[in-house]
Amino acid sequence: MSGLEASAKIWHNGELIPWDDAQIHVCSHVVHYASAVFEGIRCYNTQSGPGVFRLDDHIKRLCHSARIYRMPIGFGAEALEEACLETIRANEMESCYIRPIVFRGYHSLGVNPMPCPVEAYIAVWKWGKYLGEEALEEGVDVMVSSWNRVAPNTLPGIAKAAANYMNAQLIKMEALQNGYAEGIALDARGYVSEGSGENIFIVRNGHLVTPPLAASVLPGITRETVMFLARELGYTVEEVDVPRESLYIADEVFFTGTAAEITPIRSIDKIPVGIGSRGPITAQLQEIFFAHVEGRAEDRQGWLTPVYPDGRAEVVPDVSEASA
Ligand code: PPE
Repeated sequence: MSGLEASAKIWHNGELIPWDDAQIHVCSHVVHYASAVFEGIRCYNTQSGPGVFRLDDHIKRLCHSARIYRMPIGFGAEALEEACLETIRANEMESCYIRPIVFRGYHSLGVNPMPCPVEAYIAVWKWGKYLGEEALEEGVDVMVSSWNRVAPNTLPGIAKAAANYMNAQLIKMEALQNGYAEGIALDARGYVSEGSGENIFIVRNGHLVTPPLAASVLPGITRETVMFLARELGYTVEEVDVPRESLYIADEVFFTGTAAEITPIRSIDKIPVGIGSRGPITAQLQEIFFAHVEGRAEDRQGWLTPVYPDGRAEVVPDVSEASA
């Protein structure tokens, strides 16, 4: 049985196709050489209907990832944004996870990807709490990974590329095998980088710190959202190198990510973080974050894109005769 809950339709190069038809050949370039870039976006069931959080920023990052890997997508940012909304509507989702993926398809094998066609797909599905049902309130137990994040000038960290997730899988498997929910990877220099699928924040004396982009982190959109909201609340936030040992003396530590949202970390390498449960600043940031993604706070930044901008066309009145 699949662990993935199928939806009805998947978008492929401009067309909606049945979920089960979204198949590729085993000799597609991506299968052999991981030639794919992708995004992870959430659609929330807001008071005014389903809304996608920071859709334009996610699509911009997708386009940047594709550009770094010289993949012409064939669709502009606006068309891809509309395609995400169209896929949500076609699947009648109220809230869901959205996964646009762009890859080198079937033509020839050998490292050179250039002759292979670039395929774009968008799938949507229901995705619950990333690090377990209780994680958001209780916090998670994590370890510092023995695996480092990819070094500069190896795989570009700013691109959200499938290949990066082989490294992420090593971090994740090691953590799970050792009884932890997640691993924190250090960068090639030995400074704190990020989790296998999350950015990380450290709180000490009411001050927030997160590793800089140069520490091999993905430029997380939740990371940026949290920095913005924390500053608005009056906290100072710095992007600076974090030595490993500052994890053990932090008051609070939490992960951020589209899937993980804001997940508190309650212990690292079996050392309790602060009081050993979710800290007050983490709780405060969760509250304001969820108010924004769920549309309960005023959307001053234009972060939510409505899936049905003109309301839902439940009954489309036929006005053609009346106006004739
Ligand atoms: N770092 C990594 C390595 C990462 O994969 C993510 C997102 C982040 C940071 C946070 O970025 P953002 O979502 O823009 O705030 N990971 C995505 C995929 C997770 C997966 O298991 O697949 C996600 O959260 O959607």
